[in-house]
Amino acid sequence: MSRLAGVDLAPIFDSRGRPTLEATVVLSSGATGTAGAPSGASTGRHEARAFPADGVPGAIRVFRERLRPRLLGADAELAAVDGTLREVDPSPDLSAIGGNTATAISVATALALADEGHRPLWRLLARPGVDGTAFPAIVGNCLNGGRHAIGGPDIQEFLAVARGPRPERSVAAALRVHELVGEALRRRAPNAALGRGDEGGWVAAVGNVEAFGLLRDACDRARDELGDDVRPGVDLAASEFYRDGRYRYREQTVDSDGQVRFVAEMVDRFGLVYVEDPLDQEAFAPFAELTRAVGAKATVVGDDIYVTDAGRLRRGIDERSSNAILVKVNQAGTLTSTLATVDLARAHGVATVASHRSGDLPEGWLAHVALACGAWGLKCGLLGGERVAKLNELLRLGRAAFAP
Ligand code: 2PG
Ligand code: MG
Repeated sequence: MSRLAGVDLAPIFDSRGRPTLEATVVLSSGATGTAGAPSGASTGRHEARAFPADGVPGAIRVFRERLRPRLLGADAELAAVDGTLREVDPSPDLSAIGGNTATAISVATALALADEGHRPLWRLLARPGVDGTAFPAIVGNCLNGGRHAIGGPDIQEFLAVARGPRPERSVAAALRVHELVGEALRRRAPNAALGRGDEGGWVAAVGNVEAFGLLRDACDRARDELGDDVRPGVDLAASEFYRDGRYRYREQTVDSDGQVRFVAEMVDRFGLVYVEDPLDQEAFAPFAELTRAVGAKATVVGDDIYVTDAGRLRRGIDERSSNAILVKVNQAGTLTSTLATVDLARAHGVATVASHRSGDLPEGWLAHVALACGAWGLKCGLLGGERVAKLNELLRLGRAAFAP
């Protein structure tokens, strides 16, 4: 077995121009891997802290003093490297080394191992039974609000969900919805400025319910034109506007029951097939109520409630809180802990959706994570180099899977 001959951690910038980290791992065989860690804006209370107290400089200091000496010369094995990261920082939120340090090193190690074995990353990470031919739905951001946009709706993400066996068709269908939403916004207010948010979706001064209508109409039209199954979805990121027991929209303030009713009504009225974080991150029982009401029609996804953590997902399984979980590597820290959560989900019939962060990097490894997990969906945005990098990587994987 080869060993870690070199490991480095360096500052880089994400798509918001904020500092983050990139790791490079060199194995004694000469194989190498480089990966950066993305950062969220609507972070969950229980997710790994991206950086230690001092931010990126603090992360690099801790890496040089405490991590690198332990990693150099270690067995080139993902579980061993991830185990070392956890040994050095056993805190549940990885606040000593930082979740982004862990993510960058873990993914760079996996890429180096894939390089060494001359195989694609997804094969190294593939869960039992996954053969790399079942491609995820594309969950693509068309309209931004909340913390990802200034002047948009309170709801964070209005999504096109494109399903089908061929990734190139799903990507094209989701992109067509994005384009049609833009055209509708231009027609609606021809002289108003039209912007784009952190994840490449449009930003306009529209209300939440109006935005659902625009999205539904665009999906209907794209479906008619292309014949692909593309339908509306949403990430409410509801923890962001939940305060003192109430969900506070600009248009209305509702209690927990009112929120369950409102979201269920939106699912029926607009045919939503995907509903992420409809309730606060501690609301396991209300989540279950909503899943009972709409779970047969829609994929109800927990993001901030689970933060890719097996313990929190276990509670969600026991309480039947949702039928799907969002999977973000840097919420969990390492690939090993991420995949443990994915395995728990798969064992209990909970669908997985591999996800980008709002501040991301022009790297494609997330597409491999999605394929390896047999994910129901890949949520990665549609426009901007950091989003397109993941879509294009999925297209490459599609070409490899369906090569004549
Ligand atoms: C989310 C993500 C990605 P952030 O809430 O699902 O869309 O946003 O990275 O800001 O947490
Ligand atoms: Mg979310």
